[in-house]
Amino acid sequence: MAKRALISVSDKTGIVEFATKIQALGWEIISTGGTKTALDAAGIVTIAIDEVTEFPEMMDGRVKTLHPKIHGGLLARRDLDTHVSAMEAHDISPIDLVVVNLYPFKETIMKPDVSYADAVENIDIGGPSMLRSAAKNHASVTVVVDPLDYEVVLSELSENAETSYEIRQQLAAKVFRHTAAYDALIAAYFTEQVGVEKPEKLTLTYDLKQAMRYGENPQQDADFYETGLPVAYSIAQAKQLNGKELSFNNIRDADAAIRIIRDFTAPTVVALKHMNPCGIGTAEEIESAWDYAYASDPVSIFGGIVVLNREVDAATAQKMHDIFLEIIIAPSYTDEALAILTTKKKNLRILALDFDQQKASEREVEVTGVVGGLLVQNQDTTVELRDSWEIVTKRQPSEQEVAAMEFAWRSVKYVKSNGIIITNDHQTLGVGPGQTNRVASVKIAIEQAADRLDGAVLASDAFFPFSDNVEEIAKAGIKAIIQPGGSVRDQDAIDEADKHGIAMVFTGARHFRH
Ligand code: 93A
Repeated sequence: MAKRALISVSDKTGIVEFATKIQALGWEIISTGGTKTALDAAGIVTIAIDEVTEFPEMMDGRVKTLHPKIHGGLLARRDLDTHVSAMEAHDISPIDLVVVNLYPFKETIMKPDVSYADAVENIDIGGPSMLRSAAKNHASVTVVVDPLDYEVVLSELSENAETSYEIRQQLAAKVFRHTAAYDALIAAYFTEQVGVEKPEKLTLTYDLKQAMRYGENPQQDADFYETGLPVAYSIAQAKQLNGKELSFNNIRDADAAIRIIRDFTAPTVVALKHMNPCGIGTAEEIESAWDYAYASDPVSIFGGIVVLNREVDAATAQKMHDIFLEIIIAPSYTDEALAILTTKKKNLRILALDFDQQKASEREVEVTGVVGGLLVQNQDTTVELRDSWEIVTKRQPSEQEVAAMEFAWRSVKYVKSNGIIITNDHQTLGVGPGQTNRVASVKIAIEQAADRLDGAVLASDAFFPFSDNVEEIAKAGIKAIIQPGGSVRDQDAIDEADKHGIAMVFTGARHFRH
């Protein structure tokens, strides 16, 4: 008796070619409504599913393959007499090859105006059931969920008339990955719709975006996976216009850089090194913003990542071209700018990413790995503005100092803790990142800002536990400080500031970044 295949696919890519070839190899083909129409149109002989089930497809296709004649044919063990006699008793024929791909749930929920009813209707039930039945019985059944696998199956069938156990096992594993991810996406969508705050199971799904040559170091293996859920904007969506493939460290740095820039609406340039900003500049137009960001720290920017939130023009491109950069990210580039940037720089990674998309929603999660687990939180998207500040010192800050503190407060959020930043109202002057004690961070920032401290202000990502920080700041001649407050020794810091005529603001919110 001819062997039977069941074909039921939403994505019909390559299916006619595949079916033509297995038919030529002597297979009988059973198929469902739309698939059958497509195959019939190509002149392939098919058996309608309802001929096998002796039940019509019904309820708008919700019930078409959910039947013992199908699942018995998929699940029956060919090596067990009891299973074989059950097939005979119930007139069930074995199905040895299943080609199924699922209703496009992901594509449906990605549509901006998708309705809940439409999403629900695109949950495939019969498809995953067949895939899972066939995958469970991979000892005898070949199951194909991915059109990319048609070729390997065809070549095995044409060479040996059957597939090898190894390939059936590989294909079954792929099926379970697919159905698990499919269900995880449905779960994530529903969880979001229902608004469950602390789900007892985390059902994230990620698709392989880039297989990498190595991880943080060459001895580490790594890959880049992209979330299956819609996000406002992410580094995974950036379009690469020039240069080598992004590395593991590139992707982390680029991600850090684009998080910083979304807090700035005026033309802004952020330069970043090893996850810390080394220069942020804001101006009325992008070329001056570049000048400020560059002048913040012309040494650290070497080999850095630069992100701009306006189209790159020729003049700005020329300035960037003059130094060695690793990555440039901007919403767009003029043709002239792109020509300048790519001249003799085939390795420079140039990315286009549209920052005009809506801001990151607070729901968007940030996942941190620990050995054996994941920590999940939403992103730190708040920026406390002047209206919510408390001035805690005798001296009030000047309007110019307030403007500088707003700039500093936006910027310090992204400095690794203990994080200190010194700025004026349009440019960072000194960055003190990641020290294990805050005074060390203060000293680093002051040393870097050096002779540019006139009118500068200092921001601290978390409160000062002792007055020693204020002492150092006073020695440098800085006259305004912005920090969260909240230490049991706040009064010591306030007294020290008053002693030196420093204005100090408490924001009430800390911004650790570890
Ligand atoms: O609506 S279902 O959940 N109920 C079923 O019984 C069923 N059987 C196959 N979806 C079902 N399918 C799916 O239909 C397949 O997974 C495939 O994606 C699609 C193919 O339908 P058609 O051949 O009519 O285009």
